[in-house]
Amino acid sequence: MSTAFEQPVTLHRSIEREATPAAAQRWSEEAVQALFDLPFPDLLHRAQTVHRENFDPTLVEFATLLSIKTGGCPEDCSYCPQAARYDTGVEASKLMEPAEVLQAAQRAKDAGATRFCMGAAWRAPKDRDIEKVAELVATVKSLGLETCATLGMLEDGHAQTLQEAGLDYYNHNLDSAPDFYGDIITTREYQDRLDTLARVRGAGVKVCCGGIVGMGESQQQRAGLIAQLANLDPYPESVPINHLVRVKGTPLAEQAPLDPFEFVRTIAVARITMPRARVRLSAGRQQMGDAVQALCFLAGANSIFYGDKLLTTGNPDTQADLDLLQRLGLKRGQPA
Ligand code: SAM
Ligand code: DTB
Ligand code: SF4
Repeated sequence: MSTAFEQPVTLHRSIEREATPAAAQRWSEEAVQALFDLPFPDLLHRAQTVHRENFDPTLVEFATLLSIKTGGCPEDCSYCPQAARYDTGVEASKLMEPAEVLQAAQRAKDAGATRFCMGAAWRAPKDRDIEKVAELVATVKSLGLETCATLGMLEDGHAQTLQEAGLDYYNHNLDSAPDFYGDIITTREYQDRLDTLARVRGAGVKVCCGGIVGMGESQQQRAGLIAQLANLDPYPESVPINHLVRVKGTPLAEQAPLDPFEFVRTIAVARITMPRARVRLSAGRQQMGDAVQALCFLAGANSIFYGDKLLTTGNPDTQADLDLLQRLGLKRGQPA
């Protein structure tokens, strides 16, 4: 069967897949870097071809976020407004009650979301936190929404409890390439993240895993992040590509802006290397402008966070998103 990979696209560097026994498909960092090196039209053509082979390119998934436990986090993630050690003005709150979460989920459903993602500013939840979140998951699931949670590092048994409560996806991002990670976070290791992802997989919960672009990483490090994601076996069902939201008070508040085409390239490379994944154009849309978002859809993004807020920062308002989709002839829907 011919694949998009074998299509006759002029390459300016040879792109080889590494052959590894048993692994479905391995991407060397060099092969991913070669995609980044393509002329923009070639890269977008390639990404759009893969996208069309796998999805209806007019469908965009709407996922809504809710911060169920905000702020006061002990970690030192340099980008994060919820880390207690940075003075960002985010007020810490306790875990929300089921009735409040139910209301928010119902509003999200009424507005057209199909996935509801609950985020908590924990390093790692305790057993009793997991029990409480399991109750929230069951509540949201009862509305017929797809459920997702992002709670930090999980221990043995946690993912199983969440799965039994009806959790469809667990979000845990690799965030950066391994060789940049230490510049961004020192309070836990890259391997900790991989361990949590393995536990999620092991419990039969689908994996939502991506990263952040625009933190001062090199293009090679963006390629390194995508190679890590694409080589997870299997690769994640859902891949959020976040653009750094520069938040006052965090160490990355003054980070120099990234060339927007580099962001689009990252989306395209994610699409090509993870053809069946939902690639989510995630944080940073409010600062991005409509034209760059349109390029991201062309590059293969088929999911967005929908709702006026991400976790603590802003997101385009829902009417602006509906208008944008309409102007582009795109439709809300779950890409099959
Ligand atoms: N505390 C949990 C954890 O870190 O796994 C879950 C919540 S945490 C806020 C989820 C993800 O949000 C992070 O992994 C990061 O990718 C993203 N994020 C946080 N702050 C961000 C920012 N300022 N810009 C872009 N993405 C951000
Ligand atoms: C993800 O990759 N991005 C979302 C979600 N997963 C949890 C979070 C973005 C957070 C942006 C900063 C904030 O609003 O606090
Ligand atoms: Fe805490 Fe998660 Fe923010 Fe890191 S990203 S500081 S773990 S809430």
